[in-house]
Amino acid sequence: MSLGIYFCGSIRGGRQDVEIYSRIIGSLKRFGKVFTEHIGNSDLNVKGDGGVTTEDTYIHDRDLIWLKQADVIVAEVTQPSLGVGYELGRAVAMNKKILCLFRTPSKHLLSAMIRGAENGTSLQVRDYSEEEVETILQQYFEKQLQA
Ligand code: 6IA
Repeated sequence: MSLGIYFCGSIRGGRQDVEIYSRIIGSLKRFGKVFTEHIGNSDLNVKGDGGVTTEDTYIHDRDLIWLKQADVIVAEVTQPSLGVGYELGRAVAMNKKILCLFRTPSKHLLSAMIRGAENGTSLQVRDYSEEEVETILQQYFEKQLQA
């Protein structure tokens, strides 16, 4: 069975972590179809969707369709982003399986509304260092594929 995976990462919240998003997306593709590959694209900047102006309503509605279709949500939450927080709240309301990845060390402190939502099953928050990310994803998806 191939999983549908929705990856969340900051866009207008700041593109500082685009390289790690790209690396995570590369790993996620081994476990299923990633609906949101564009988030790892360094051409996607805070002004445009890869240079093409796209209406915000269109982006919102399209992303929610993908979120509903997804089996698993993986969010890189180190760089604070209103959009990622919103997506996570919507995904919790849909009872989705969610893995939040927070990179350490970081100058940021993860919001209590994300860390405090951790329940060890459907929503997991993992602090990680860059070297560990592939192993964490491998272990997480092995469990999901067994379930
Ligand atoms: O508030 P943020 O922009 O940081 O929110 C980022 C999150 O919202 C990501 O996880 C995306 O799934 C979603 N999102 C926000 N903007 C876009 C977008 N184009 N395309 C796809 N998903 C998006 C933005 C282009 C715009 C800057 C003109």
